[in-house]
Amino acid sequence: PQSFRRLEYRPPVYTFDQVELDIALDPARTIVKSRIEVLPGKSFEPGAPLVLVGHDLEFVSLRINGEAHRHFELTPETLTIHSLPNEGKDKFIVEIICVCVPEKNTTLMGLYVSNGNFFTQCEAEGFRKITYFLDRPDVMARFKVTLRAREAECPVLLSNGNLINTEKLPNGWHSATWEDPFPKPSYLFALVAGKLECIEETITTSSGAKKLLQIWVEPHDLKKTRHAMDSLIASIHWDEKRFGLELDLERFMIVAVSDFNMGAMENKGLNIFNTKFVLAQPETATDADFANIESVVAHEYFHNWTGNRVTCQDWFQLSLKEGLTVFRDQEFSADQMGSESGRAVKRIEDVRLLRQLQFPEDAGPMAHPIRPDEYQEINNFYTVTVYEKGSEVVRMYQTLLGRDGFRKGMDLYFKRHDGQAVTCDDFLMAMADANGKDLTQFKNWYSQAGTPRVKVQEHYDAAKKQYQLTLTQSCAPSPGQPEKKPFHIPLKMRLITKANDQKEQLLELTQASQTWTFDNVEERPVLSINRNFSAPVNLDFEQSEADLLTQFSSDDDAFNRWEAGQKLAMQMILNNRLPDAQIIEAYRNILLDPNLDPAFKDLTLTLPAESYLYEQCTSVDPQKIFTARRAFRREIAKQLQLEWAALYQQMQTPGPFKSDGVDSGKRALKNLSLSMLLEAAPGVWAPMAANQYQIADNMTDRYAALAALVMHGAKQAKECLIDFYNRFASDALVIDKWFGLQSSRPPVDGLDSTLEEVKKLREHPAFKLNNPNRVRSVIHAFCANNPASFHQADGSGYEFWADSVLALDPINPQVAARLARALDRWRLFAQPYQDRMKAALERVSACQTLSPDVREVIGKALG
Ligand code: BAL
Ligand code: ZN
Repeated sequence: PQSFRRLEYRPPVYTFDQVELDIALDPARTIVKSRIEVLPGKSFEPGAPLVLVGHDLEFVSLRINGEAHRHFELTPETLTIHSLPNEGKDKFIVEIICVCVPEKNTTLMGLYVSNGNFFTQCEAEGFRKITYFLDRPDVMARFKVTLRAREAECPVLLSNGNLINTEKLPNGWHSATWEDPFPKPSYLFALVAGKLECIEETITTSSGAKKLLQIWVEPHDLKKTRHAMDSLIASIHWDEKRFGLELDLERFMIVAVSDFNMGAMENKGLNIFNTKFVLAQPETATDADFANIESVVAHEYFHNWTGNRVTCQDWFQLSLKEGLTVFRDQEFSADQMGSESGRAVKRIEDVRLLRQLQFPEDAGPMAHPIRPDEYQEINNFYTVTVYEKGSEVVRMYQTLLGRDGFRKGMDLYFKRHDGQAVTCDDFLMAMADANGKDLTQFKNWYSQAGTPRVKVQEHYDAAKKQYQLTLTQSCAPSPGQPEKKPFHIPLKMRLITKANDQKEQLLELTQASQTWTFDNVEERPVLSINRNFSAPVNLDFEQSEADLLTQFSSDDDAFNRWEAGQKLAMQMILNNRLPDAQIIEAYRNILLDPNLDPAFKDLTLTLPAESYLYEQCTSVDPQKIFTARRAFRREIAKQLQLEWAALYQQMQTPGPFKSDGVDSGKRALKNLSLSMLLEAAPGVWAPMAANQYQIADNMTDRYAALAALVMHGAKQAKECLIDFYNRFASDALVIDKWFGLQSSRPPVDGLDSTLEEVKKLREHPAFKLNNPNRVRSVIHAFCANNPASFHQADGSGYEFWADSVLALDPINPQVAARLARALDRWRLFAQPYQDRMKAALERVSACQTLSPDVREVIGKALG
């Protein structure tokens, strides 16, 4: 397979100025005419041919400076144009006509049809499926786009920028012309056409300018757009306040589509979203949905500056925009929580996700630095490493430089690079120069994969009243990187003493090993380190249970307080122990503490995920871990049954539904209580869950009750599942929940029929292999979110996985490749799992027609 390497980057030979597109939309035969002003690029040499890329296109004609041009070669991937006027030294005009077939495009890259409407997805390399182009992010052009379509079928025609003209045309056709004043790379191009309606708002931004905001959806979904609009308005104001960044277009549009590979896409002025991240009302969306919509709307909006105004030189720099924009959306969502404890809750949620998904990636066959050096298929590098670890790296700048220093770095970044396509080094230099700080060593975060491990050794000298802390860092080898250089690791720490006389400090660990000495420490302290998860590392810190319990009951850093509880639980589960009286008492104190946020209590009583537990082992027996974790949970459920029952009553949220941090936290704790009650005594509490299911006025409560019944094998589950389907049969996003819940049901009391159920669900009339959300709700939910049912000793789960990857790949390689990642960590597993996973991987690998996407994932897993 072909590999692309970061160090082989060459600036473009030619570049584009003005681009005009004229697109006549027809599902079976869309005609795309382009008129491109071409100029010499940074690598220009006289006489060089112009090499455009194109994929799955029917070529029709080529003209240069108005004349038919015959000197060209076509391959399945390229159009190479020779004999350019004056050897290409002066501006010349290329005009191309080609045809694409949106209705046959199941990959959902380029131009495609969903529910009869047209949509595009061009990041990373989809534009080449629309027309021949320099489809690379360092070629930034000004676009003027005319869309034509039959008015009855496509009354709405949208593209980037400002609407400058509309016309009625013969034979029932009409057109709309859009002009985007900002130069942009082709990956930010978008068009949408079809039967859609919008809600709109006009707002005034910080400079006093009026802006039109629109959210476009299918007409029956209009009532579900308010939350997305509120989130957009909040994001616009937040970015002005926190970073001084204002919306630069007169009009900003969001469009929802139900067939979409990703969460959403930041096309300039015309964001296209998976419906899952736009549509919400209390009856159909959970609190988690509301929160996700808020953060994805913010994320895409924030890209307008971090991604669009300043974009990436090449795709190896993806984290330049993604890590930074995730950091920005995380900070936004934290601020929206409205309190310090709310911010901490958001931080804990983000770290949980990082450790559940990114730490395994960073220890597996697909491990890569946040700025990869090599890829076969760029679509495979939209990873939790590039996004979530990338965000942690950006957060570390803020930790090292302070909030004001970080802002200065951002200001300099925009001052230097607005309108440019740049690299991660440019970002680092802006941070360094704005603050006069040497960040040379910090670059190792961009070049080295793997989660660093920091060993903590303490020594307290009672006579000298002196405390010594030695930190030693290491990082395991990762693919292509046998040896690692030390990272620059910012570690927030504080010594916890009874006198409460020690301040929080920031330690900068830059060497392999460093020792710090603290004087005037009157008693042996308890160390609280990596507070608020200041660095994305694993701590190798042997703490006594007594110290952990101290931290769990009193650490003033909410993250580390939560972390101590997680560590206690993890150690006990991995040693196959049940919770002892002390930890039960500690849990009880947390649950009863009137000063703690309900959302924090919910997170504290939620056990570490199985995937995180796996990473602590050298040879994983998934069934043993599942059983030990479940037994531990059941014991907490039983020992605290009175508290759960009381909390269930206390956490009710009467009055109209609000999706804010306060009420959603209460619902989370109430529904955890319900689940714990069913865990303790399903027969006793199932009727209460069934009642909640029936009377709920919001999806959070209805779904939580249904999940509690299903997960604990209650007999009421069956009729509630039937009711749920019938109630919401016309709402695809809710039906996704119905599928997903059944696919992620773990074994109950040793009985496991989920794989059989999943196979039946795949035959269900509402199951569609070409809709990514539906596929994810059935197949990914089972293979990636239901470890105990997936990892069967007879390998039947892996057989199902292989069948599914092979079935999906010809339809949608991106979705198939995502699923293919489910066996990444096969080498970590004990027998017989390991051999059975390998056999399934080999079966997929033997398929001769795999897409490059799946080929890369499987090749790396087996390599
Ligand atoms: N740029 C792809 C979607 C996102 O990260 O916003
Ligand atoms: Zn993004």
